[in-house]
Formats: sequence, C-alpha cells, structure tokens
Amino acid sequence: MTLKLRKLSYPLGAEVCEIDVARPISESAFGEIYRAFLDHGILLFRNQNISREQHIEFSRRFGELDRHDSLPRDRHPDYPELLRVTNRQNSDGSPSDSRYTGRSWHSDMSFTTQPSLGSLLRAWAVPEVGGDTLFANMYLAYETLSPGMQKLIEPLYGIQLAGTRKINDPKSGVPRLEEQKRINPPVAQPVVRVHPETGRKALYIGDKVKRFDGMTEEESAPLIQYLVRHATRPEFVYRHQWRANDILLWDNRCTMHQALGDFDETQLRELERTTVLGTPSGYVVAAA
Ligand SMILES: O=C(O)CCC(=O)C(=O)O
Repeated sequence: MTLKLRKLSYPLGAEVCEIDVARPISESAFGEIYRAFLDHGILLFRNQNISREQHIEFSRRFGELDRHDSLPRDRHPDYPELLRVTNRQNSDGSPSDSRYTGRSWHSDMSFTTQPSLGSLLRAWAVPEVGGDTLFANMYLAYETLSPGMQKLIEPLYGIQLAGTRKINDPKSGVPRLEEQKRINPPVAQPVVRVHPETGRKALYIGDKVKRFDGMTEEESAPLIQYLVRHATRPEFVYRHQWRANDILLWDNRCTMHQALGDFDETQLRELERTTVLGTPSGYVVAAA
C-alpha cells in the first residue's frame, strides 16, 4: 500500500486519506503509517465512524495503552483505556469534570515518569463552530532558538505539576486538584528531550512547568514564559478544526497542544482519547 497523505499545515500534520482504520491493516501498511507519524508529528484520519473497541484496537498498534490511573475522574467507566473529554452533563445533572480538559499548553502525561508516546483523540460530537485544538511543533521550537539559548536550557529540568488547570469547575475543582496532588507528585522533566525514535531534539515545556529544578518560581518564570511564547508562535502551530468522526493522532514527544474554549458551551463537544505509553523520563521531586 502507498499511503495517500495530504499536508495539514506548514509546521506539522498530515491527513491520511482513503483509509478505514477499522479494517485489517497489514504490518507493512502500518509501517507506512508509523513512518508518516514520525515524519509529520500529527496524523488525521477523517470519517472514522468506529466503535470504542475499534478505537482501542487501532490505538494498540502504536504501543501499550495507558489505563489512566493518574486521571481516574476522566476515564470511561467501562473502558479505562479511554479518557473522556466532554461537556455532556453527568446523569445527575452536574457539569462534566472534563469539560475544561486541555485548556493550557501541554504534552500528555508530562507530569508522570512515563510520559505518553502519542495520543489518539476521536471526536464523537463537535460544536457548529469553534472548539478547535492548537498544536505546536517542538522540534522547530528548539531548532530556532539561538545556540546560546540552546546551551543554557540543555541541562535544565522543568518541574511539571498535574492539576494545573487555568479554568476549574467551581464545585469539583478543589477536590479534583487535591486528588491530583495526592496521586501525582511533582515530576522533573528535561527541558530538551531527545526523541527516542527520530533522535531529534525537541523543546519539552508548557504551562504545567512550575519552575526549574534548583531554581525558585520567581527566577524560573521569565524563561518558562519566554519558551512557551516562542514555541507557540503562529509559524510553529497547526490549528485543528474538528469534524465528528475525526481521529487525530499526535506525537507527544515533539508536539504540545491546547484546546480552545471558543465555542457555544450549550452545544455538545464530546471526544475520547487513548494514550499510548512512552519511554520512562524524568524523576519525582520531593516538593514542588
Ligand atoms: O479537547 C481537546 O481538543 C484536547 C484535549 C486534550 O488536551 C487532551 O486530550 O490532552
């Protein structure tokens, strides 16, 4: 099979055309998909009207799946491999705990010592307009820094915290934050990460980084802010406009992303994510 690809943007992403991920995919065809994933950082599969089981099965081709023990509130009650991102109200009428998921720049599971290789987010329902997701190419972010800045940040470790939502539900926000702190102690991750498969260096930063190990928050803040701003310059960013039955696969080792709240919240936005486990990285720190 020769994969039919259509580039999604200048910095990253490609659509895999004319494919049905629920049908058997041979080893060699899957090899082409995996190569495209490494080359483009994001792959889009449109019109995939598949079941939850098929979503999980396709995701398993990329590696072992996270059962989301670090995000117990958001996982699907019947499918621990699926993480829910939805504004659908709970059955008792209370707001969904995951309606503000991903509203700041992050790379999935960076706050654990086994950050994700990649994620596959499937859209069940999307608003009429808006509710897009931004993705930044972290290879480009690193490569466009000056040699002096690259040298300065090379030895740094960023302390990543779970539960750093910018927007919290007023009711469940505090218990959620307390739970997150309990389950996920702060983890230090290298600010420059070598991608284990491509060997390229990528910036590993985001809004979950509170400070650099060995430095105060006050000292760290200007550099963290600079790096996040630099990495999210429009020329490094792809903006995904969702359609129902999209599956978007991204490489968490060389991209970061942010969900946008630019939509009518009375309309349903419902997605589910599988998370492929990556290689161990970073270390737990005693205090944030
Ligand atoms: O809702 C989205 O568009 C993205 C959700 C997200 O950030 C995530 O699943 O990590």
